[in-house]
Amino acid sequence: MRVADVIGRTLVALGVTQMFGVVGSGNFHTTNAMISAGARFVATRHEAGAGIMADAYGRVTGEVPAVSLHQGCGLTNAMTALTEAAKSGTPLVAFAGDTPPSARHTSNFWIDQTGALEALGVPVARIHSAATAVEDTAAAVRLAVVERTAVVLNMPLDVQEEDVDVDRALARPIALPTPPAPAADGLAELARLLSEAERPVIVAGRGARGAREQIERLAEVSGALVATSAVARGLFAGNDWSLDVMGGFSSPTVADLVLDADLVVGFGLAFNRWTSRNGEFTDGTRLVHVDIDPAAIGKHRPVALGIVSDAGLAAAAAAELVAPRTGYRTPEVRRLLDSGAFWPDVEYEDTSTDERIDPRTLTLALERMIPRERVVVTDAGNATGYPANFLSVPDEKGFILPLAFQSVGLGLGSAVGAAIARPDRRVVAGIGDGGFMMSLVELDTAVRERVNPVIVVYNDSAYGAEVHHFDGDDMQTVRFPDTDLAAIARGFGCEGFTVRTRADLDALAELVPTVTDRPIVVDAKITEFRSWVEEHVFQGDK
Ligand SMILES: Cc1ncc(C[n+]2csc(CCOP(=O)(O)OP(=O)(O)O)c2C)c(N)n1
Ligand SMILES: [Mg+2]
Repeated sequence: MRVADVIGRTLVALGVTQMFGVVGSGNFHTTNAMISAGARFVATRHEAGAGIMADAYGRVTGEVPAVSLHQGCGLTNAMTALTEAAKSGTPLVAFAGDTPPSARHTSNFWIDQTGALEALGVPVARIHSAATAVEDTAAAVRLAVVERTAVVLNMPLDVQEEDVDVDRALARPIALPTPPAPAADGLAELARLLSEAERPVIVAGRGARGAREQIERLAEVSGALVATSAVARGLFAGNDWSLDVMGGFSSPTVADLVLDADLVVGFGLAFNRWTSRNGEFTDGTRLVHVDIDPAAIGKHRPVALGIVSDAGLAAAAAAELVAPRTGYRTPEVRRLLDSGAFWPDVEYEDTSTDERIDPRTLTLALERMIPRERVVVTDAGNATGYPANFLSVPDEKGFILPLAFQSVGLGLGSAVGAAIARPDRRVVAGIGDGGFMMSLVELDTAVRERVNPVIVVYNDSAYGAEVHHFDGDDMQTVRFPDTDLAAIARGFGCEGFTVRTRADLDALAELVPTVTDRPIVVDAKITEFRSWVEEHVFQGDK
């Protein structure tokens, strides 16, 4: 069997069964080998779309998807998405043709792929030889899973063509390390801190997925309020004592509660500048940090106590050591949480006109018209906070915030990837017109895949984030003429709908349930003002 085919078969044997990509000469055979072994292939229109669809698919399923890439330019087209996946900790394997050094002077496709990826912080694996093709492929999958990252598997074109003895082309299951259990002294100290704290908050990140029950139990006995990092939003959906997100997306009341905490215990998160709101939420508060990765502990903020452990194991064990107490779960906090603590209840002055809709009014209407079993997707920009703050999510697999690289333009592809991954849920993406224009080619993919995400474009005909950031300067580089995005969407075969008024929102609410086999693109002509998130979160950081 050809090495190219062995790689594909091995990936499928290891459970990699969903791929996204753009096929050329250097990834043709491996892609087809995967398809014949039972994998699903989605042909995207640009490698950027393939990369981010795979990232979204991985986020909402927990599976390891693949990205199929042509050598050189196919890979470079996917680089922003691969960097996002690597930074956000999404396990995926991108396999790419690789021009061998012997052809470096003759092939236009040649680049130093390994060097380029190393510069991005995307780990590289390689098919070294025909004899090691199976092990090399398995090593790539293992690296993605164990290190929780995107990995690029370089497949040199000359090695791909070699033959392998078919009997050797059998992948053995990947043995994963057992998650670390907490040491007794660290646990005892955590229990002591929780028993002494009057206002503890427990915050969980993506590393705490699967540990909801254990963390909720620990929070209950210790009287802690629970919150998530932005990317783990939904992990405690439905919990009566949940603060939703701790960080830049926190509502003013939630922010006050976090600021008043006297102990913050983090499970499987980074305590980065977003979760800590540039340090405001953490500096001066005692922090405990639980993570399976020793290098993650205290990386962004100094912590009083670090525990290397699986989140669920540590939470379950600590819950046994804490005597039940009221802590932060007081009647006063109960009243606060019940009386308009969260974004949808925060009062605002509706700026809607006869021509334009207030983005908050628009988003609150979406909250009512999209079924609760949904996946909410955002993009980067002035509008980020509207879907992130005003749309509820059913669980942690119902939210995608593709902002680890802070790139504009990853929302639409994420929405398509999520819709392919979760046909049982309605996907709703809230993105800017800038992000939409950067990525709209993937509407074609969504139409071919017959998926029905609701793509809501907060259309201010501008790079609004820049407009409001550089308020007062010459804005000709960041403003655009109004464009009929609904017409563009119809050209792709989508449903296109323009919203200007509240009456349009009523019509949209009637339309949404009737569209089952194609995306709806909502061109929402919004009123223009600096958003809360822009004002408070993205300080000086474009
Ligand atoms: C790939 C990339 N290019 C440029 C930027 C800088 N940038 C940040 S927000 C933004 C504007 C985005 O405009 P739009 O999608 O319309 O959202 P809005 O801010 O108008 O809500 C730009 C250009 C970026 N973050 N990423
Ligand atoms: Mg805009």
